[in-house]
Amino acid sequence: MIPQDHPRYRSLMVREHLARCAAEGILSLEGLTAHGRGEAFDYLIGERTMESALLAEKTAAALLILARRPVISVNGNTAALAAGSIALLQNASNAAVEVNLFHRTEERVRKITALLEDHGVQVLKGEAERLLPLTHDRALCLPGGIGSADVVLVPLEDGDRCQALVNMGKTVIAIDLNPLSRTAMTATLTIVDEVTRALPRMGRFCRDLTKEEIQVLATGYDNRELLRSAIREIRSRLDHALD
Ligand code: PTJ
Repeated sequence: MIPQDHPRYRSLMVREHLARCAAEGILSLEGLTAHGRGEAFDYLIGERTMESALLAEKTAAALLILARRPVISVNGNTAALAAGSIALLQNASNAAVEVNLFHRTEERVRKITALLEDHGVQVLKGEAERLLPLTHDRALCLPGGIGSADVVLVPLEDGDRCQALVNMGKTVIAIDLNPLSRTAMTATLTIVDEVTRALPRMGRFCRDLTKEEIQVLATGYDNRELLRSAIREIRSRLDHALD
């Protein structure tokens, strides 16, 4: 039992939830270690949305709205942490949702699909094909989903698929708490924020941005500069941590 007055209550509750999801076969065991890495970066960030991330989230919403075939790619961690927020973002952006896993088994795909559907997400289904030039199973995707998407949102990605998608000419939006990860560096647009903070806000921006704002945001961003700003914000927080 985690006492509600524990200073790390939320974090401990999330860990307990993820451990349960791992026991149920939704999260991979490796997903637990990936979460730990994310927590460490979030500690440095201050567990809040930085200014640079807010701008990236607005820009991501603009790119999703302007996309012809937007797809949200969902793995075990994202489904376990944010199934409800994916439903909201899907509603607001009209994006398709596809389950794409690094540690892929058909049983996990089924379980994650069921969890998403329980939260109101419409999940693409079909015969996955090896459409990306990768030797692992993230290469497996749906021709009518990630295969033909122009914009792909990839929360908690591993870097080589991100690079492969960019090489195919797709706009890739990553959500990653580590601004130095290969994914962060290779994505077209990177949101350095925690997935449960980023997704709901993106949904709201999809609803609230004006046509003019969407045009300005979608044409005027520079991912390297956004990453530099994120690193500057983290550094400045650390500089004052013991003041
Ligand atoms: O469900 P599967 O089989 O597809 O596997 C998913 C994982 C996450 C295990 C797989 O994609 C993986 O190994 O990812 P990596 O290479 O560990 O990268 C995950 C990145 O996400 C790391 O840079 C973490 O810092 C970051 N991260 C972890 N938790 C969060 C996060 N970013 C945003 N929000 C989080 N909650």
